[in-house]
Amino acid sequence: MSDDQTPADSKLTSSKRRWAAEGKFLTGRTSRPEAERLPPGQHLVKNWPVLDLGQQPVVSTDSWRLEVRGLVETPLTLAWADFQAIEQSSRVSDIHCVTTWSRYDNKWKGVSTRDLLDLAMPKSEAAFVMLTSYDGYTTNLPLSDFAAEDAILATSWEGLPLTPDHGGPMRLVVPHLYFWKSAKWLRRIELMPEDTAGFWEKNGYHMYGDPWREQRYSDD
Ligand SMILES: Nc1nc2c(c(=O)[nH]1)N[C@H]1C(S)=C(S)[C@@H](COP(=O)(O)O)O[C@H]1N2
Ligand SMILES: [Mo]
Repeated sequence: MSDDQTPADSKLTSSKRRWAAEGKFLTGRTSRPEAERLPPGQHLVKNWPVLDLGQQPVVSTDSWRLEVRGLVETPLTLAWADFQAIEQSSRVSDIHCVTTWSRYDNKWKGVSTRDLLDLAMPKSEAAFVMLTSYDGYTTNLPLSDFAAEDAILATSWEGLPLTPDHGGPMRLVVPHLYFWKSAKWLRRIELMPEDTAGFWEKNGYHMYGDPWREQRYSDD
């Protein structure tokens, strides 16, 4: 290549130069990160749909307890005041539901799963977690995903107490997995040596549930 001269101006190149100067077709978005932000097969919603088994338990903060059991040095049974006394954290994350809706930029407050695990102290054999909720719902995930940096045991959404329909007084949020892993009305966290299927995982859904790999359904 020796010829690096400016090409002869044509109608098209002058138009293209003008578009560049004007920023024509720019959306204000940066295309690659945006494309990676919405997982395949998902569409954005602005509202926040409610999805559950249809039995929303009424859990008052007076009767609420959170149990941490299984492969931990210190089994915990926390009342609401105990839970509030743990360091409170904030997270902002996107929701990806397997039914194809996603919702961006949800602001959560509560206890980071890491801070809770620091109190319970997982044993070295602990590798998976089973979550059990007040409606009888169960779901499983690896301990390392439960302990992810952006995972939070949320008591607040957008600055307000988490409403009962969305799992109040407390739900898990693990934003890098499909939202069925984010147990509402969470009651018990059990650390296990092996992976065991929860409710949807026994009913055709994926054991792991990575939205970017579209792990919606189990392989068999
Ligand atoms: N306890 C409990 N947690 C649950 C469920 C449920 O039925 N019971 N449904 C799951 C599913 S399938 C989804 S998509 C999300 C929905 O949460 P939302 O109703 O706050 O959108 O909760 C998850 N956590
Ligand atoms: Mo879901």
